[in-house]
Amino acid sequence: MLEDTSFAIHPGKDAQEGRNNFKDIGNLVTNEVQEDIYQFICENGTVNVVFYTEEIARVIMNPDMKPDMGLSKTAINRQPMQVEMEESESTFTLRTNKLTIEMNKQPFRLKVMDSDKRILLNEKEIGMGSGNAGEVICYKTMEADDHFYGFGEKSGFLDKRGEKYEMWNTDVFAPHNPETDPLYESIPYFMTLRNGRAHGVFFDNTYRTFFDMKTIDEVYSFMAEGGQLDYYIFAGPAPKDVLEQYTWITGRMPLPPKWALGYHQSRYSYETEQEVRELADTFREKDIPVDVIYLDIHYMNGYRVFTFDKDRFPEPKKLIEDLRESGIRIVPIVDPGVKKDPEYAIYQQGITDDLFCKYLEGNVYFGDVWPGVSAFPDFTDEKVRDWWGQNHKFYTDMGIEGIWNDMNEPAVFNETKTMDTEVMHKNDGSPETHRALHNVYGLLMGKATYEGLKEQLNGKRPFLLTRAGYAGVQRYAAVWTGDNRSFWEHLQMSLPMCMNLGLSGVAFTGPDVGGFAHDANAELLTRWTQVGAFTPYFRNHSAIGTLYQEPWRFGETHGELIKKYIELRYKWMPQLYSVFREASEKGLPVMRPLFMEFPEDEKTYRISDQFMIGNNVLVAPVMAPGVTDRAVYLPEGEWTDYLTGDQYEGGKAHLVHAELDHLPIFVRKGTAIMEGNVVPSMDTKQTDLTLHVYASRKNDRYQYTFYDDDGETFSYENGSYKQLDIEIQCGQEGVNIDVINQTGSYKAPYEQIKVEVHGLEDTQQVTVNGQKDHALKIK
Ligand code: MIG
Repeated sequence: MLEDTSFAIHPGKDAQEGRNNFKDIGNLVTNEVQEDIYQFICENGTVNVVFYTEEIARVIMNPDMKPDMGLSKTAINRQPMQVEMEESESTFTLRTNKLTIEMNKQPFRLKVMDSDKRILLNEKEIGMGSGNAGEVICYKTMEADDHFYGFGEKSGFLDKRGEKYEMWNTDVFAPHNPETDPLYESIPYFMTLRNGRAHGVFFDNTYRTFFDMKTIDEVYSFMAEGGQLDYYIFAGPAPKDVLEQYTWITGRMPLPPKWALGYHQSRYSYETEQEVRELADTFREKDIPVDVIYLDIHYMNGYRVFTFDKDRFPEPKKLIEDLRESGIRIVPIVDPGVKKDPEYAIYQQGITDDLFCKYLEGNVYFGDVWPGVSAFPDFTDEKVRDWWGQNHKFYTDMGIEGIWNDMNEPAVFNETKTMDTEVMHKNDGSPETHRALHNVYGLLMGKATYEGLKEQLNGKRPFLLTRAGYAGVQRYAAVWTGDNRSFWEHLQMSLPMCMNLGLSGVAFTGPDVGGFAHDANAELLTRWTQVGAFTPYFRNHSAIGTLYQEPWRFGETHGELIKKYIELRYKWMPQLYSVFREASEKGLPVMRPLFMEFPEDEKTYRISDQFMIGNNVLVAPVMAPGVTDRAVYLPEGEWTDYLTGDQYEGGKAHLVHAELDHLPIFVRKGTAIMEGNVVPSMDTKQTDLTLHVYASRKNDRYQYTFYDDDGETFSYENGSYKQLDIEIQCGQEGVNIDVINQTGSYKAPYEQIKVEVHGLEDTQQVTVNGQKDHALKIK
């Protein structure tokens, strides 16, 4: 409460919060080498350094004892390796071909360099240290040219230099402002870009953490309220390398089912079976593609998870089957809170089998959420995760293949907005408080849900959407950005937010299209749907009490435009799916900031209102009312407006005209994209594929990778996929398109792919695999 008054800026506040008690780690006292662990015992703490690859090192500082080398709830267990160590009078140096870590002895300071001796991390006057209340912190030099990205789900602009962030999963219905922090996800990770080279840091600490690139000049810091100072360093040097390295430690997104990449329609709530059927019928009557309809909390019996309300949804199984016949899937919401009701089986099991979070003294923790007084499963315990996962049979038996996890911060209706931090978690045998594990509650609920679904779906790919998470959440779920509003500002903010999530390893993200709270309008929904068609996750969702915002709600003219862009999403599906495949293999984002593809171009470092899809498509949406012209910065190369065919030269900004029916999408010349035919939903296979090649006259060579598979099972893991590596060579004489590799055993539902070349000059000839016939044969 006091936070809302001027007390928030009380002069003595920092001292009261105990932030002024920094104790430096001091001098090195002695050191030890235990196989692949390099240990440095200092006056006020012990530091372990280990290397996992030439590019990845981990530093762990414990102020009180020898560091615990165990892993958090997310890092993948890897084998450390031995490296070279040298000692001089004043330093120890650990070296691989890619990274050098130099430790100054008096005082103990750390300096990390890459293979070119470029300093990545540096500690000068201050380095690592701790606080009286168990805080751990370190300070690093901030170079003049450092730009910061990542930090998971944060509001504000793309570049996080000059910002300060807190990680503590929080349910924030209050409007998301540039200063609203923390939000639902905690991803204590960032990437630094300096003069075209990037490196990364993952601070793997599940307590409340803080990152400060603002308060002190030329210094940034990260700290946690408890636990160890445990962080990984990723050497880069390209932004893409950093992400590959980070996701090697925290995992990558499994390839989602194709239907999860379609258009999703949601509302809090479609309240009855009748309403859901009418909604589905309207989509089909109007011939608007749709893959998923969501059931928000009204479907349950008194908000009891794993139940349906008998009056509102008398025959859920039938409903699900009928919708499936027209290609539409149902995804229901599942919250963690279990209603305290002695006659409710889930609650009974939870109590009888000791599955809920409890205080040390043995009493169950109860908090108020939708069902009223509720208990919360302890997802840190494997037994509980199994139980929770198995309960999803209730849904999968009805034909459900996707689940939506909400309120899993966990959100509780009280002053702190969450569970009492004193509650204990079993933590698979090493109990810890909620204070220590709060930030992984949602991640572990996701793990329980995803793994349960996967087991029950007999080889089909599950889909999970989550609100809360921690680093590594990409292994289990797509993330939507929570309760935004129908404000133009929130459409604008969604771009850097999703790009930074992508830079934090979470490729499958998107905001509520049209805005959740507040009322959408015709123009806003139209412009937002245009953007949504290109964000990795594409769902229209709105809150109770707001105007309904289905595609047709704001009249025919706008309805037609919205429909056109939903169709465009399906046309682009083969292209998007290929980029998703790359994301699942390498951990790269689908929706990328421009600097990821043009790290040498400093003009791209702070662009928040344009993004790329894959490596050759740039989207520059209009995101303000009444605006039909906007400045677009195009990096080097030549670009074609995908819709109009207009040509633009790169390396500069252009004023681009875009009426309401026009989303400016630019394809880099000399490259290609794959398009499919529009289908009512991804249940219908796309059989009509076209490779669109954008001719250039420069001597350009581009390698295009097209990927396809059945889109719904895991058989691609056993070779059942189709991948075409296509080389596109442009020059004065023409364009040569050659399939240099065709791999995988998947029997595609098309025997050939058409080739269309755009922007050819009269003098230019086209060959496809050396022939004049413009089609690619699929083996
Ligand atoms: O507002 O389940 O962010 O998407 O519709 C509190 C109801 C609970 C918050 C989610 C929102 C969802 C809503 N939920």
